[in-house]
Amino acid sequence: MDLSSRPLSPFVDLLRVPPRRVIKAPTRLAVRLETTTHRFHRDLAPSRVWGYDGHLPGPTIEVDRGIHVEMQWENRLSGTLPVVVTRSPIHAADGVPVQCLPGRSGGPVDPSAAALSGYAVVHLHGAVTQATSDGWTENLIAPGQQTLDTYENDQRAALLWYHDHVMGITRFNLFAGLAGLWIVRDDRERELELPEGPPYEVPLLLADRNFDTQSDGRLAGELLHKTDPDVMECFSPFTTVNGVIWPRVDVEPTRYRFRVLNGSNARTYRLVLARQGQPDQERIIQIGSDGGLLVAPVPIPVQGLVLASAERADILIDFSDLAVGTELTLWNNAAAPFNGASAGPSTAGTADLDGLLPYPEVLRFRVIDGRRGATTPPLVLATDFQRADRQQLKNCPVRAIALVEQESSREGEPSTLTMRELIEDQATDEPVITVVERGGGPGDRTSRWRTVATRFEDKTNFFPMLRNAEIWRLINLTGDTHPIHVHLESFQVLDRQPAVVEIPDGGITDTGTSATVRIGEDVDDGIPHALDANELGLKDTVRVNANEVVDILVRFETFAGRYMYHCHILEHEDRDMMRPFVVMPPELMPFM
Ligand SMILES: [Cu+2]
Repeated sequence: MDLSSRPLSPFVDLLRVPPRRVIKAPTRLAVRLETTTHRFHRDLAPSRVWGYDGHLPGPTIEVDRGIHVEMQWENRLSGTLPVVVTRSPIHAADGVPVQCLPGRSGGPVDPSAAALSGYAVVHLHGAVTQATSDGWTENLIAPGQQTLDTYENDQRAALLWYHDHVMGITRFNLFAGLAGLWIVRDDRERELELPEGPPYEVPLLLADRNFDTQSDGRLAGELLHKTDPDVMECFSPFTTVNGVIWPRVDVEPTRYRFRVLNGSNARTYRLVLARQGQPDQERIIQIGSDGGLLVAPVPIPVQGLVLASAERADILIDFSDLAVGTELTLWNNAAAPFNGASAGPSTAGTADLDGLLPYPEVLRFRVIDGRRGATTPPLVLATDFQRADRQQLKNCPVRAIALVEQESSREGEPSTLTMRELIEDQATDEPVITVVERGGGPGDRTSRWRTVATRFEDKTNFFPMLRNAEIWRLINLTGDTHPIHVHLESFQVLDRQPAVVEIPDGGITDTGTSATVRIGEDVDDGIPHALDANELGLKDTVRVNANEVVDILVRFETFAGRYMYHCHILEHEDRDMMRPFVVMPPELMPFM
């Protein structure tokens, strides 16, 4: 398989930036969901897409903290889903993994997906908003209908994003183009004199896409969502940035601020910046993550900047020492499916077919004439945030959730993934997950956890009390990384620990889960089970790698009501890695 020639030339199109809607006063804004055409690459025919206000990505909403915005989402989608949905074998007869290669590879078209007519739900990811405006996954807006959502924006400055969230088909609606950025700004950021708006602040929405092939084998413009009978995730060959495949960004020799979001369905990126074939990462510092500013700037991890679906990074890159004409390339070197395993940054730029990464290109920077020089970035960033002290959380309620993959009993059907809610039950004789924690003192602590919910429609169990901190423990029983997203408010990631997981034969049933999880025991799996410095701020999406237990500190301060938490691999979310929770004011608790 010759991968050296690309079906599309890299770095020929200039990066585009979505149109901005800058909001300075309380406003009602109408945004239409529309069927439109979009050109992903100079040499590709225009694609039919679904976009917000006819743009892909949608317009970037920029709003100051505390400014109330009402969004009138008008569904004007017409026609059926502008995506060909197929299921192809993961490997061709010669062993080549065709799932990640351009074009259809002969899989049958899914007639049910072809008939989808544009039911939509809009969710503002990362927004602290009332439950009725959070985009409940089952509250559909049909074409011709509209909804009015209110967003207070009374939260730390951060990069949020709005995107579709329809029960069961989020993966198709996002793939068709329904995503856009939303930036909240505040005084603290302005005190720091960080770049704001063009030209020195640039949003970068990364998303992998595939396209159908014509009868002569050439790429057509039509979007293609391709999965495998055994592998449910869609990993596409072409990385788009703001809707352009492998764009070039012309930068002046100064410091830029990039607001990076991984908006892919399933692919995790590990971004490595290289110059003349060598990693050149020291010029990057990270100042923020999902929930806004970090306490202090940090270098990105030596391995590269890892972003799973829905994770964001606020980074500064200093080009001030570079001669005009210098080129730097941003590569992805994360294998798919991603499990957290590391790879040296020197592998950047090489294809990895076994890792479903045929083309590692992301984008290229080219230094052009312009403003030269860069001010020193601030040493202190957020002043409103302190890391929690684990010792002081001893009396915090703990909820446990197991991430579980269950093989289908039907041939050719992908597995089902579920988030299994657990309650501690020392006495039960039902199946349990036995959790063994090293005591640090005499002996280990052993606890037994019974499964009380597996599917989205099962009984609601999580009723966190308003303003009450809780620890949610995410236990990964699968072999892959899951980016777990909690709606409503950001959380702190307390720790990420290695775990030895043993699942007996038949241990995973529709309603029960049997396993032993030994937390803190070293696993020889090539996965660095520790928190990176850039995960120590506020997050709303956290990676839970294979052989791992992640504890997060959750506290809902403002709004009560029904919300969701879920895996942000959209193919997992749709099937069926999502669960509700209800935030309750304490005064209502006696009546529940
Ligand atoms: Cu998942």
